[in-house]
Amino acid sequence: MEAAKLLDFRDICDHRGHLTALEIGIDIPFDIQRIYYIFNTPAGTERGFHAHKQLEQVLICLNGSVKIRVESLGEKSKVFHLANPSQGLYIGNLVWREMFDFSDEAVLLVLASEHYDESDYIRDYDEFCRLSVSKRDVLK
Ligand code: T46
Repeated sequence: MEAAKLLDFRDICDHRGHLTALEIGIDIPFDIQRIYYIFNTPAGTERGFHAHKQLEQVLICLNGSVKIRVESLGEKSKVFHLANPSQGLYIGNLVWREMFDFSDEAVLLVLASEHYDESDYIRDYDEFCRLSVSKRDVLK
């Protein structure tokens, strides 16, 4: 699995509207241990600015839109514009993420592979670079 990747979910649409169903192991590549959502974000807010040691997540913008910048070792940083509830952004471990340009009424749903654990966060960018290099060296 790539470090960060857009997932296209099935959008079941008829005259009554849209329905998207997510099945673990089919649409979501991990067992979901936690769900949280970010909303009522004031204009100009930026969030994130960290990576995770182990956590994997899928981010889905259920309403409005948001941009997510992701960066991982050896890859150019990429910006994903989430504006479609039938798409999710998978973010694996050791990926730096920054969230910005939240639109009015943006609701960002996050499906997470682990319970909340502050010790899994890497909030210092230099430490993120160091840990990414050591992981690459171990895998060589
Ligand atoms: C991520 C991005 C996409 C909890 O108590 N439980 C939780 O499950 C979470 C996610 C957060 N918190 C507490 C920890 C902080 O005191 O809520 C506060 C705000 O968390 P944070 O500043 O980490 O929020 P974001 O928006 O910068 O990052 C969040 C997630 O924490 C992070 O894992 O990848 O959304």
